[in-house]
Order: sequence, then C-alpha cells, then structure tokens
Amino acid sequence: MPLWDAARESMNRNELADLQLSRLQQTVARVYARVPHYHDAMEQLGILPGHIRTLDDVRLLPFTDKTALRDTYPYGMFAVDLDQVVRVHSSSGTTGKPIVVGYTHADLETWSDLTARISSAAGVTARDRVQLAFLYGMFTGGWGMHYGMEKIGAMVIPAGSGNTERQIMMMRDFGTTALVCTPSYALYIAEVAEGMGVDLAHLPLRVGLFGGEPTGGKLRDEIEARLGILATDNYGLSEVMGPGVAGECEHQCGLHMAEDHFLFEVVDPESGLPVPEGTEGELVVTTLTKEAFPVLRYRTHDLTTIDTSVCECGRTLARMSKVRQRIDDMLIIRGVNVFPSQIEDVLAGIEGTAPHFLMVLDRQGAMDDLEVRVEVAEEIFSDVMADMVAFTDMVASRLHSVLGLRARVKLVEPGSIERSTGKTRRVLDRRNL
Ligand code: DLL
Repeated sequence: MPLWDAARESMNRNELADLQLSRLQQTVARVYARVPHYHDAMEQLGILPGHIRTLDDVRLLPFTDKTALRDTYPYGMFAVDLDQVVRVHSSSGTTGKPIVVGYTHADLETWSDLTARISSAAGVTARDRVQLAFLYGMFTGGWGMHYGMEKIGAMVIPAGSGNTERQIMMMRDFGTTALVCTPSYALYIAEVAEGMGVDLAHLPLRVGLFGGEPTGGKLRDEIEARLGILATDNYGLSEVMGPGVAGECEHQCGLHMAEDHFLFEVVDPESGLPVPEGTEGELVVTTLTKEAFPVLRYRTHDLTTIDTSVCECGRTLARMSKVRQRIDDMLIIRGVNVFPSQIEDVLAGIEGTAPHFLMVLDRQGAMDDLEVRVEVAEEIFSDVMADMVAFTDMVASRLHSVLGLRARVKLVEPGSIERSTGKTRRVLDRRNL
C-alpha cells in the first residue's frame, strides 16, 4: 500500500529531528508572544524562546495540563485572533466546562492531511465507501475523519453515531467497505446485525478504523471475527487536534505518530522525567504546526511506550503502543490501585465471558465494595445452576490473584450491560454519592 505522504512518513530521522527543532522554536516563540498563560509559565521558569537550541531543550518548557485549558475557557489559550478561527470543537469532558479548541484554515488543512494519512495507513483508498459512525458535533471524531476520507477521495457516508439498525441497512445497501467509529460501537453494531439476521462478514465491509477509546482485551479479535474485517486502532485527543495524531498501518504493530506535526515525549507520571524508549510512561505532546491552539508539553494522562525502529511498512515515524489505560482511570479500592484494563485482561483469558463488564463501586460503612458484573456467553448463562456457581468462583479467584483484592462477581445475561454508540464507561463509582 503506497504511503499517503512518503516524503514525510518515511523521512530520515535526522532530517525529521531538524524539522521538529525548527518547528518547535517557531511554536515556542509564537506562544510566548501571543498566549499570556505560556508567557507567564515560561517567565516563572526563567525560560526565553531563545533557550530552545536542541530538541531535548523541550524539557526546559513548562508542562500544560487540563486545568490550564479549563481556567482559560473559552478562548484564553488561542494564539490567533478569533477572526482567523474557522472552526471550534470541544473536549468530551463530562463535568464542568468543556475545553474549547480552535482551528485556522491551515490547521484544518493539516488535520485533514493527517487523518488522510492514518486512513491510508489502514488501507483506505479512493475506491472505498466509508461509513462514518462517530458523533458529528463538538466531538472531533466525526468531522476530523470526514475531511481526511474525502481528501483520499473515498466515498463518505456521514452516518453519525446511533440509529444502529439504520447503520446496518446502509452498510448493506450502500456497499460500505470501511467503518469508522469507537471499538465499542463496532461491537454493538455486530450484535445488532446478528439480531437482525445480517451477516456482516459476508458484506463488502473489509476494514475498520477504531479510536477514541482503547481497543483492549478481546475487543479487537471479537470485532475482526464478527465483522470479518481488519480492525486498526487510531489515537488522538481534542486538546492537540483530534484523530490523526497516530494510527496503525496494516501490520497492526503500534500506531505511527505524526512526528512532523507533534513532538512526543514519554515521561514518568510521578517525576515528569523522561523514561527510556520502550518503557511505559505518560505521553506528553507539544504541537509543532498548530496555529490557533498550540500546546506546549500537554500531559495526556495516557500511558504508552514508544518504538523508533523502522516498521515493515517502511514508515520511519515512531510507533506508540496501543493506549490501554489512562492514569486517571486508576481506582483506589480498599487501598489497592486497580485499573479497569486489569479486569479486561483477566476476562480476556476466560472462555465464555464477553468483553462487556461493569465495575460497580459502593461504600459499605468505611469499606469499599467492588462488584464486577460480567456478561457471559449464552451457553454459560443457560447452564445448570451448579456450574454457574463454579464459574463465578473461578472468575472471582482469577480476579483476586491479579488485583490483589476480593471482588464480588455477578454473572449477567448476554446483552444486559448497557452498550455505547460512542465511548464506553466501565466504572460506576457510587462511593461519593
Ligand atoms: O477521542 C479523538 C479521537 C476521535 C481519536 C476519534 C481517535 C478517533 P477526546 O474526546 O478529546 O478526543 O478524547 C481523547 O480519548 O486522551 C485517550 O484517553 C482516549 N483515546 C483516544 N483514542 C484512543 C485510542 C478523541 N485509540 C482521549 N486508544 C485520549 C485508547 C484513546 N484511548
């Protein structure tokens, strides 16, 4: 499969570093001059734009976190006059004010080029019919992928998310070959199709681009098997652009990062210091070309590792490993740190469980109580009672050995855990209600 932008995607890494440095210097100079938050934060550290002489000097710059973006709501972090902004989006935060991000014409051009890049990497071409089942609206997923797909010349079906039976009808009638949505929604589409008696594996559908949330545990395998497609993962976040930041090629061995437009660091979340290549840490992103909404050293809270070796596809752009969890996903239950992805991993190793589960946290007196509701396959659920008890005990003991904590396991009927047409929530924390 030819590269969308071979000159950049297979660039010599020394030349890439030169390009990154000159773009970093320009970005730092611009935000210092135009964004009071960055000016003040740099001044406090005694840093001037002229101090950035090598790429490693990025570490002299202040980190940026969500709080700064919230405190400057709505436009305080913009680096251009609002007249130059042609689009805004906002983050999918569920509480408080959202984070508003803006794009100039040039930013939209870059964005569509980068979503075209990841889509090509996944194997999409002008011959594809792409059903876009992300929410269109303030979420960056729908519009971001839309323009990239059009740029490739694919036929875009802007279905939006929801109305799942109609999605399946369109998939069948329009001859959809590529599906774009969250991985949870892809699986939900498969379930609804099965209920409708539509065999997706026999439709022209051949590739999926999934992002916005982790495709962990058994999810990718299930999606590939049930939809009969190659399922690729792509990553991004509104604060730095949206989708297009990184995406897998057909080899599915890590997500190629758009290093010509972003400078990526992986740091120890506690100390903020860089970790060696291959060690997991928090991804930190500095934009190198954004005009309207540049960010310096944005703490994503996403955990990943980076690999700079050349991929089989010929791309020299570094690859990040799939993001399985965020730092703020971590729950403290009876003093023990627990990530939902640990439960996902345990269930992935147990035949007869579906990738659907929900952690329900309550407080009984001073004690935290964790119930894990696990959906099981039809054959397990309809089995005789005695086997259900044994199965529950087995799941509970596996969870105990991995989490180091006892959880009550409740096996629930297939299809009973709420499905999502966007990002799935795996935790219901009622402890502070
Ligand atoms: O989810 C942007 C996006 C849309 C990416 C569509 C890919 C496809 P936000 O709503 O700002 O933006 O959420 C960003 O979602 O920090 C991660 O925690 C998570 N996330 C996004 N993509 C992935 C992925 C969009 N492929 C937050 N794997 C990020 C794991 C992901 N987590």
